[in-house]
Amino acid sequence: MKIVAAKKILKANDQLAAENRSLFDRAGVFAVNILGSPGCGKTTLIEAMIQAVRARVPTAVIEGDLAGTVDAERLAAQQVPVLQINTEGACHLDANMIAAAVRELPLDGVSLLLIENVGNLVCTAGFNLGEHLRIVLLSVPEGDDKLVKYPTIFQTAEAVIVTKYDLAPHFDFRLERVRDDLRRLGNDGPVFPISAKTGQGLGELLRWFAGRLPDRE
Ligand SMILES: Nc1nc2c(ncn2[C@@H]2O[C@H](COP(=O)(O)OP(=O)(O)OP(=O)(O)O)[C@@H](O)[C@H]2O)c(=O)[nH]1
Ligand SMILES: [Mg+2]
Repeated sequence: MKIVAAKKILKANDQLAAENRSLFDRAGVFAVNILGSPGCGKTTLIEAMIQAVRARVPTAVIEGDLAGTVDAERLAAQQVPVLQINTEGACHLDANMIAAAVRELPLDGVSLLLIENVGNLVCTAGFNLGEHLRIVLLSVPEGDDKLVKYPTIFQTAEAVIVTKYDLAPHFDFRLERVRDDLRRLGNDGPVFPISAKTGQGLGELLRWFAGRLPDRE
């Protein structure tokens, strides 16, 4: 029986991710991989990010979903180029999919590429897409214990964004626990509680994000 080890597949993915990364660098594009569970608020945050940087940073989006174009249509309404990837059952984007998407989504004039990964806290973590920045969202209704249960994704992200913070009064969600667990995972990155409903915390997060962009003034 032939067995293909997962390590081999990941190695091939890393090679393609490195190629994506150099393509992005040559094109002057800063790529962001946005991770989190289904419905945690990824598209909502992307809408806010586009609006925040619109005046000075030409942005494009790659949208990852198993099926459909719901999010791509939402984001196209923001007047930015959007390309939808349908993974047809796969639970994560990989570097090969991004390479194919970029062939269809001209990056001329684009400085920021926001990639919404498939909603998933497990599979997405293992696949480097060639991104410059990886952020993970955790919504309040999911619970504050997720860092302990799904450590890889939180270890590999540069920031944890606690979304739907307006719902905190209805849940026993301890922000301090998230901060403590993140440190325990050896990640010194920031934790941003935000609410797209009330706007709470969005300014601080978007200022941090703007500071990460290479073309900041
Ligand atoms: N109360 C509240 N609801 C929010 C917030 N952000 C997003 N939502 C709601 O959460 C639901 C899911 O938001 P999306 O942005 O579509 O989530 P997503 O992570 O892109 O979902 P998938 O792409 O399906 O994985 C929507 O009904 C949003 O209106 C928030 O800050 N507070
Ligand atoms: Mg979405």
